[in-house]
Amino acid sequence: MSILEPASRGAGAVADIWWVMFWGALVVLAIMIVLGLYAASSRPWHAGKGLTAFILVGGIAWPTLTVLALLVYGLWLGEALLPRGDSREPYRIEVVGHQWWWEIRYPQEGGATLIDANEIHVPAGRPVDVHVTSADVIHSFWIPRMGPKIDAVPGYTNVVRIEADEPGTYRGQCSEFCGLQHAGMVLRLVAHEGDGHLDHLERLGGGSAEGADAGAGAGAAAFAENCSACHSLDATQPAADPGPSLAGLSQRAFLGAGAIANGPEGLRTWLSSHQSLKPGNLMPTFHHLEPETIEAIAAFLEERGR
Ligand code: HEC
Ligand SMILES: [Cu+2]
Repeated sequence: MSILEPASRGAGAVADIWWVMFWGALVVLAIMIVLGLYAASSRPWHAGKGLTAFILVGGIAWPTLTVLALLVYGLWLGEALLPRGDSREPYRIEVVGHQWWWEIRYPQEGGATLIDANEIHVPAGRPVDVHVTSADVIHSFWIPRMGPKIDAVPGYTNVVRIEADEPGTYRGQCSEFCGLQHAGMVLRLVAHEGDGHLDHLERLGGGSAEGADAGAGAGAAAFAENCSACHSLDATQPAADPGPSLAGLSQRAFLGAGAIANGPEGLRTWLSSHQSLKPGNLMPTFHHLEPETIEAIAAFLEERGR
């Protein structure tokens, strides 16, 4: 997640300003140390013309110029981060911050929206406009190697443009303190070669028709009774209560926004002990359910959450 390893133009600009600040601060520090040593080792100065000039130049003119130069440079770089004069058609996604996970929405042609969680699939080498908002408190969307962070504010939508230079996987993190599990609010961006991201969307949408009709069996019934108020299995439909959509669950690399690696074991561990994995998260415990019921739900999810 290092900003010093930029993988996009925007992150490159952020890294540039970081290095300018770093070397600038180092030079100022060196000057201050030399001055400090000089002051300590020489006879006390007598007030005079030389001293006044020194204070005027070193204490007022020099800092004003330095800060002014940094301001102009910062404004110029900030301007360069805005998607002006880029005639390429951006890919559009929507991200909604929740305590403590990310809802990812892909608007489709024809008005439908596919809903996913904690993992973003986009094309590499193409600008992506991320429309960011929040369902509860203020969060901040940040994938350090992709570019600047942007706040997720309830009732307001901010847009940040990102672009992955190369296909790959990039980690992100909520970067505005949002409560107990703020640090446990991780997200993952997968930049695909060519149209690879469409395969993901197709599976997400395709599995939904099946997921929507809950099917028969003990797992389906137990899911409907205990889980479906908060979790949808249909990527086109949100659940009534805010919980991450479980459509396309098996395609995710981790569960609980980075809490545990996904897989047969991870899923069962999440279901039985998510409050010790991610203390305080907003999913209730299900200790009152029999282990067989949990197992039936897990098996059902593995089959339906494709
Ligand atoms: C009151 C709402 C609520 C209920 C009921 C509920 N959950 Fe959750 N669930 C959540 C929330 C909120 C999260 C996100 C936790 C986090 O990451 O902070 C979550 C996360 C999950 C995840 C991880 C998804 C991911 O991709 O990170 C799974 C799997 C899951 N729940 C399964 C279930 C199952 C199975 C049941 C029924 C036995 C259930 N949940 C009942 C609210 C609920
Ligand atoms: Cu946060």
